[in-house]
Amino acid sequence: MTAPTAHRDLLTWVRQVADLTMPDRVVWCDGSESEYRRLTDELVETGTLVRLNPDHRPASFWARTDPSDVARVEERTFICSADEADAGPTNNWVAPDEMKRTMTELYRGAMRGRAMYVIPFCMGPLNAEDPKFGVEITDSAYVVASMRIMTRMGGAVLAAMGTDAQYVRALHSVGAPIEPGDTDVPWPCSPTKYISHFPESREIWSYGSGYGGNSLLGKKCYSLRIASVLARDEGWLAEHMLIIKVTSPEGRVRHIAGAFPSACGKTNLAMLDPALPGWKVETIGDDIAWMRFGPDGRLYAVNPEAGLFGVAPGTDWTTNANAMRTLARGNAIFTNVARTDDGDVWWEGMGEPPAHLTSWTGDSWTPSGGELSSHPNSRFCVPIGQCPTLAPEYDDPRGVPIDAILFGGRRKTTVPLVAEARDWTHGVYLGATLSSETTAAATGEVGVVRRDPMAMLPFIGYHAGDYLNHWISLGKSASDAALPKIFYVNWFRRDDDGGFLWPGFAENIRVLKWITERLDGRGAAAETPIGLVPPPSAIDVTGLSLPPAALAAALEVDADEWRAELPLITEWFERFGDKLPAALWAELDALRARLA
Ligand code: GTP
Ligand code: SPV
Ligand code: MN
Repeated sequence: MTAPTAHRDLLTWVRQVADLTMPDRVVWCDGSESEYRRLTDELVETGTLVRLNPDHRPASFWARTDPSDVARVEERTFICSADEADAGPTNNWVAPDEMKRTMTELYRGAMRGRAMYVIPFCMGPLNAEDPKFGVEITDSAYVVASMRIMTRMGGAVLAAMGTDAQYVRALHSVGAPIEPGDTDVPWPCSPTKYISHFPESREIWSYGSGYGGNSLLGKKCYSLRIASVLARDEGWLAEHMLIIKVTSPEGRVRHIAGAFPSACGKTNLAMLDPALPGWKVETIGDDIAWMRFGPDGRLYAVNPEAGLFGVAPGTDWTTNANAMRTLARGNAIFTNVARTDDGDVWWEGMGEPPAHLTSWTGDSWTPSGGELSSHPNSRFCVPIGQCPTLAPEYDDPRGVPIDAILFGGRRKTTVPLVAEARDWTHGVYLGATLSSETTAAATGEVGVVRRDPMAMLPFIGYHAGDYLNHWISLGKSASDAALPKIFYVNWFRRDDDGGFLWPGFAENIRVLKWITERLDGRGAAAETPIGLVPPPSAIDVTGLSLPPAALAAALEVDADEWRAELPLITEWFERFGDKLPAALWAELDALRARLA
């Protein structure tokens, strides 16, 4: 195939990678519908995808991964900065030349027997002032199909790149060459995995995994790890945040961004179907926000992605009807969920289970067996354009002005339903000390409380202390009135029996209502040691049957519980040494004094 570009650097790189990895052929992806159809047909042929029943799921597919390749691999993720100190205490580091030597040997011949796909893509609107290009080379057709959903990709991007546009080189191989005489397996991958980032040269090298966050390199690798480095250098923010537009019954519009760790509620809040009459929530992004200061000094957010890669379990008409509507329009790829006998999908949380399913492991499944039908990190991948609540501003390269930033995590105890920061620095402190129970989105133990600054722990592409400094200094360079107000939320606090104190989902609009009242200078709030917390009477519970004691418990700030956090936060801050902003130590000291 002749290359459909005259971009010299790109042509050279593609040739070098092909020489190294030795694929059967090189395919330049144009992003067309017919290409997508051809690739998904091939994937059905090889058994990677199973076509779902079009009566239930038009143009949709079911994929099952190798059982070892189900989540992000944080232990195998590396920030290969030239200087080890720049990776900081929270990232794995290997010297760039050493990593490149190791991975070059892994890549040698790795694509034998496979096609090598070249995917030109753009994160954010193509008509942005400074479009953020990337090119992913991959030997996985599943990755190509998923990238077509998740990014703006193909011929239009390649044309916009011209002959000399800068782009991020993103190389991916599943690391499973097909030897002559061998047949392929449905989910090729390698037990050896590397997800490596080279921040200085803005390159990504991924090897051994086909799972989303490890293989769709425009997402976490580019839009967070590499982009956070660009953002540090250029004075903006690349964040693990949802973006919504909230309109009150009076027609007042507010834009809110929210950072919650993986599998802690961003997609659900982004698609919220408000329980309070007259309120409207529109979706702009569910996972990543790029935020820059506009000419008016306000912070404007863009969603760089074009699709949703959402957690399936727990998604249902009662919890996230807009996700169900988005998926009902078809064009989705479901990975590691269960398949019903009539070719639909099912997962835990979707009402009563059918009498029989094929589970994510491919086994025959019945409800009595006691096993999960779907992997806890099973995912749906679907174009965001199909979301019925997509805001018209989604495609605007200028983004939307952010009025409030939410930080939140999954905490059974201690953290109240909502608290408002006193000011920007206090808000950065709340983000810096954010804690959450680990989830199945990454391999490793689930349910362990860890600090996850701004929900970015696995995604900061440089020293986390420098990252916190960047947040502090952005606040200094902006006027207080223009800065978003910062809030801390926790939908996941439990009662003594282990039940959620707060109903969550559609009811979260009641918390957003209080937040917008605070933005308007209204809404009651009590000073507490940890910030401004609404008295129960300030949360609108009209039409909600929630025992008053439960709301009070959800909002409670228990000084003993918070005193128990102090040594944990101190220990966390000590990891940053000299790099921890003095302003954050001062916030911790002030909290300690208020709790004494
Ligand atoms: P990533 O895509 O991994 O970054 O995750 P996310 O932050 O988008 O998480 P998502 O919205 O997919 O939610 C993850 C899980 O939390 C799902 O099982 C949801 O059903 C559940 N969840 C989301 N919001 C709420 C809530 O308000 N209350 C409760 N109890 N559970 C929730
Ligand atoms: C996350 O883990 O935060 C995700 C899914 O959004 S992944 O694309 O795998 O990173
Ligand atoms: Mn995420």
